[in-house]
Amino acid sequence: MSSFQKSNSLTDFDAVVVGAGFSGLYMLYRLRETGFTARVFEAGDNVGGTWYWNRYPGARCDVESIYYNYTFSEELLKEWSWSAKYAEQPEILSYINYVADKFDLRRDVQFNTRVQSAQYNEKKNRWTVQLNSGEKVSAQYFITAVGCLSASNVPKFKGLENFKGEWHHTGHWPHEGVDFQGKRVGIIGTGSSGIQAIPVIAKEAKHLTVFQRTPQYSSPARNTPNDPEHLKNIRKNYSDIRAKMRHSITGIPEEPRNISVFDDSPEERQRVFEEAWQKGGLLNLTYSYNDLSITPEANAIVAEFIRSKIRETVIKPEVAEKLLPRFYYGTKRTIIDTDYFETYNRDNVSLVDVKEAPIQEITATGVKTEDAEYELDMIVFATGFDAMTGPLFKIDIRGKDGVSLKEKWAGGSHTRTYLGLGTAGFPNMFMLTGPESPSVLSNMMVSIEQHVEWVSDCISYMCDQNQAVIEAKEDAENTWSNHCREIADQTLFTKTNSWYMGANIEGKARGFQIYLGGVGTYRTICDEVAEKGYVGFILT
Ligand code: FAD
Ligand code: N01
Repeated sequence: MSSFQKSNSLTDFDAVVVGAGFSGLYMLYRLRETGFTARVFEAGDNVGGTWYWNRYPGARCDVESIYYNYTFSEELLKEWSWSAKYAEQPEILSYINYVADKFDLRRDVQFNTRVQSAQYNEKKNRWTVQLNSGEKVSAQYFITAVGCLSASNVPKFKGLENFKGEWHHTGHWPHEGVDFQGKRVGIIGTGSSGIQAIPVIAKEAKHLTVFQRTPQYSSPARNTPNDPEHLKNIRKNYSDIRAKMRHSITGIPEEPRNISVFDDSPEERQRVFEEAWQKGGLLNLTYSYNDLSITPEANAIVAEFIRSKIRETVIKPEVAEKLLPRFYYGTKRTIIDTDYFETYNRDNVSLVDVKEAPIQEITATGVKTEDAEYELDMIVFATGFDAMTGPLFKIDIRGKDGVSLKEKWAGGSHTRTYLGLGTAGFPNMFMLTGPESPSVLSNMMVSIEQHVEWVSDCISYMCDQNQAVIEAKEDAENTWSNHCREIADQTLFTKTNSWYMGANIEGKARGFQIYLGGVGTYRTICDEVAEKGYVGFILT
C-alpha cells in the first residue's frame, strides 16, 4: 500500500480489535480489505456477540430483520433470506456464522480470550494489550468492539449463593438450553429481555412468578413470516432502502409524521394510535406524532392510550393496575412483544410488585420480599446490563501518562468523547458504537457499519499521509460532549431513571451518553470531519 510500517510478527499487529460481534467482525473484514494486519480477541468461544450470549427463550430483534443485517456486501444481501419480520436469536446467530465463514474471518479471531488491559506506550506509539491467557500483544491501533450491552448485570441480592435451584441471566444463557417443564420459575425484570422471555417460559413452566419493579410500556410486534415476494422487492430496491436507512433518524427507513398530537382531535388521535397499535412494530406509535418524546403533555396522551390497552387486555383489574407504567413513554427502550400482557391471564402466572415490597434476599428455596416468600426451583435474571461504559471499564484502559479511561471519565459521570469515536489522551484508540454516538438509540447495524467504515477510512488516510498518531483534541471533545447533553436535555429521556442514564446499576454515576441528533445528521458530521482532514483530531 503506502509508506506505513506494517506489523507482521505473531504478536504485533496493525490493529487489535476487542470483540467478535457484528462490529468486531466487520472491523476485521475492513482492516483486511485495506491491507492491515489485525487480531480480534473474543471472550466467548465463537462469533456473534449479543446473539451468542443472549440465548434466552423468545430472544429476537425488534428492528425488522431486512434492516437488521450487514449492507456492505451486495452478494451477501442476495444470498441471505430472513424467515420472519423479526428474526429469532438462533437465525441471527446462524447469519453471523454464515458471514464469518463466507469471509473466512475466524482465522484472525482468538476465542476464549478476554482482554484485561490495554496500555498506550507513548515512546513507541503502540498499545500493549494484556490477555487473560497471560499473553501480551501489541498494536498501533486499539479498537474496542465490546458492545454497549455485553456486561450482564446480576444485582447483588443477599443470599444468592445459598439458592439451591438453578439460576440464569438472560445475557449469559446456557448453550444447551434450559428445561422449565414442571418447574416453579421466578423471573426478575420486565425490560426488553423479560418481556420477550415471560410469554415463552409461561407456556412451559409449571408456574411463573414475575417480580416486577417498574411496569413497562409495550406494544404488539405482530411478527409474521416473510413473504418471498416482499423479500424479492426489498432486494431489488435495497440501494434506495440503504440510502434511506443511512440518512434517517434511527437507521430504520421511516420518519415521524410531521404533525403535533395537538393538531388532531381526540377522536382522530385515537384512530391514529389504534391504527399504529394494530400495525405493530417498533416505531409506529412513536412516529405517530412529532412531539411525543419532547413535551410531557403530548407524551401523556400516548402513555394513556397504552395504559388503556393494558386495562383492556388483562382480565383481572388488580393485575392490570400493577402493570400500568407511569414514566414518560419512550424514555426507557421502546418494547414490542408477542402476547406479553395476555400472559398475565394465564392461571400459572403471577405478578409480584417489588417496588411496593422489595426483594429482601434470595433464600435456599426462593425469593423473599418484604411481605412474602416465594418457593422457586429456578430464577431467571432479566436484570439487564451495565451498559455503555460497563464493558469498556471492565478493561483497564490506560492512555498517555498512564491515565485510565475510568479515571478520565470519573467512573462514567464525566464521559468525554469526540464523536463517540475517540477521546483525548488515548491516541490511536477507537470505540465502535461508543458513548456519545447514536449507538443503542439506532438500528445498530447502520451505526456499526458507519463507524467501522469511518475508522478504516481514517486508518488508510493516516497511512497514505504518513501519519502515525491520531488523537482527539480536548476542545473538540468538550464541544461534542456538551452538544450531546444539550440535545438530550431538550427531550424527556433525561427525566427518567433508565439504563440510558446509568440508573440501573447501584453506585453508577448518572449521565445520558447517547447522541440523539439522528444517524443521518451524525453521519454527515463524521463525513465532514474526515473531509476536512479529520478536523478536531491532532494527526502527527
Ligand atoms: P456485541 O454483540 O455486544 O459484541 C461484543 C463482544 O465483545 C461480545 O461477544 C463480548 O464477549 C466481547 N467482549 C467484550 N469485552 C471483551 C473483552 N474485554 N475481551 C474479549 N472480548 C470482549 N440492536 C438493534 O439495533 N436491534 C435489535 O433488535 C437489537 N436487539 C437486541 C437484543 C438483545 C437481547 C440485546 C442484548 C441487544 C440487542 N440489540 C439490538 C443491541 C445489540 O447489542 C447490537 O445490535 C449488536 O449486536 C451489537 O454488536 P457489537 O458487535 O457492537 O457488540
Ligand atoms: O434490561 P433492562 P434488558 N430488583 O435494563 C429490573 C436491549 N434488548 O436485558 O426498570 C428488581 O431494560 C429492571 O427494573 P427497573 C435493549 O436495548 C433488546 O431487558 O430498573 N428488578 C428492569 O425491569 C434493552 O433496553 C431486545 O425498575 C430489577 C429489568 O430488571 C437492553 O437490551 C431484547 C433489579 C432490566 O431491564 C436491556 O434490556 C432484549 C433489582 N435489583 C434486550 N435490577 C430487543 O428485542 C434490575 N431490575 C431488541
